[in-house]
Amino acid sequence: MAVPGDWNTQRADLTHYEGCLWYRRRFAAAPAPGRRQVLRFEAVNYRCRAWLNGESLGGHEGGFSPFEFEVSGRLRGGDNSLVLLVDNRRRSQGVPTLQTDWWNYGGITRSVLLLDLPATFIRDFGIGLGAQGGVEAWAQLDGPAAAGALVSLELPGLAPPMEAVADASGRVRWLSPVEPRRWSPEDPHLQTVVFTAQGEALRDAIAFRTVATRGRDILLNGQSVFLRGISLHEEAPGPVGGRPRSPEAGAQLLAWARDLGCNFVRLAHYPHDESTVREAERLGLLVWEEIPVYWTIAWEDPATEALARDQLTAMITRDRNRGAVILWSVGNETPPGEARLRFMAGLAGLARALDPSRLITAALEQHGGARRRVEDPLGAHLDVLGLNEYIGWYDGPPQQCRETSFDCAWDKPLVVSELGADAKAGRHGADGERWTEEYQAWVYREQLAMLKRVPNLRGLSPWILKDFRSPRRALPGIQDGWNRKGLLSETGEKKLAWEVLAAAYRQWAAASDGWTGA
Ligand code: GCB
Repeated sequence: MAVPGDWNTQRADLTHYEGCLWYRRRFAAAPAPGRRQVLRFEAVNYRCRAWLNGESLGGHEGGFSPFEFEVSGRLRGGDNSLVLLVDNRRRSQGVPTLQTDWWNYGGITRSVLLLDLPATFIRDFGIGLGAQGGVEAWAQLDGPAAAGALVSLELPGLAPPMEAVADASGRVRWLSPVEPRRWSPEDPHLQTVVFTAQGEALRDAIAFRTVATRGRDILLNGQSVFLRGISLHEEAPGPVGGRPRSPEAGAQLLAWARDLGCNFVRLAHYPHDESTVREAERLGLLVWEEIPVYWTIAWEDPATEALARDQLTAMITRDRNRGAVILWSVGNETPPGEARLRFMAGLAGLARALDPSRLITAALEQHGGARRRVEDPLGAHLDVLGLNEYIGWYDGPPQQCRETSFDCAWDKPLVVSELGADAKAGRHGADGERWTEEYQAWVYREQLAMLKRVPNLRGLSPWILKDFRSPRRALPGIQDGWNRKGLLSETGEKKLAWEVLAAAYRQWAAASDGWTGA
């Protein structure tokens, strides 16, 4: 079995398999005395238990978050045997739960790393623009020499190494008056930063920018920005689908988003691989990241809530230094109710506490009627209101857009996080014939004309870039196990709606306010 890779697309008899699979990997190691080793899994769907040389390392639940086991002292010089029991059965108390509209790809879907570290090392760091200007940074050391350790931070070309001493908890802080060149979609400049501790250097490339809201505006580096986006699932282009087995497969999706004229991507409905977020940053794409709190989950179960909080924490911990990420989404289409509001407001509060520098959102729902009001009480806890609406597909005919208006209970920016319609690439007919490219293009034309009238609209991420596999989508000859709302087929053929959206994005990108409808 190739790792990284899901099992469903590697063996025909595992296409629909939901259950357990054993993995074993023998490998050679040469751990040096005094060093520490950590096994890091970027993602295993959905649950797993691990053993090294017959000794239990522990387990993990949650299919899209990284986790680690320290293996110092357990890793042998010479041959080692790593065993994993992976279980992708859906659970009613899980996150996500039993129902999703995507393929439940099982297995070790992302990279596995064996990290070799000094006894005292930099476990984590944060760096960004300070609220009062300049650069603020911190690093957290781990190990016996953490307290009192000397750590330096350098911003090559901008600031020479700045030394600081760790406090009793191994924490180091810096505040520097330097003003790095700002990252933006138009100028995706990345600044190298180098942290050095115990003679080992940790490098990263940072997108320095500010993001905030003011009334109905989203401000990037103090300027109002309109999010010309698209939603995407993490699925490899091609006739088979599957989780991307290389960063290049993920990068292809983003290259398409750029071709479409996007400055923004919604990475739905779970954190994507870190390489995708980094590639988005390199390309100048703003990012919405989300945890798989999807539809109805077990709102009343404390273990489910702990799991959701764990996934949110893991996402923010992994990507808090990725400046391209401007929005943390705490969930998708969660139906209003008391227990859900407590759960979701708790997640929004946790995201804010972990990362006060970013905007919090969620994809809300709103159905029916000509005058629509976004008033889900969760909106009070969000900085940006996300809204999924399917006028023209699930929710009335496309021409209903002409008489529909939206307003919101709060004076906040609104991002229409989904809209769309299914079309099978190559299927043609009149505008009124469902499942055809013409129908989908018609929905996009009507939707765009309607959305121009929404005064607080500050972005959209239609559903979806590419057709994706979903076992719920069974219509023979049309869906055949694929959700057909892609602007592209699974192999990248453009449907007519692609050009409708691309033309609008070209026009808006040229408008002085980034949005001719404002
Ligand atoms: C939605 C969901 C998305 C589905 C989509 C659809 O509202 O958020 O996950 O795939 O609709 O195609 O029905």
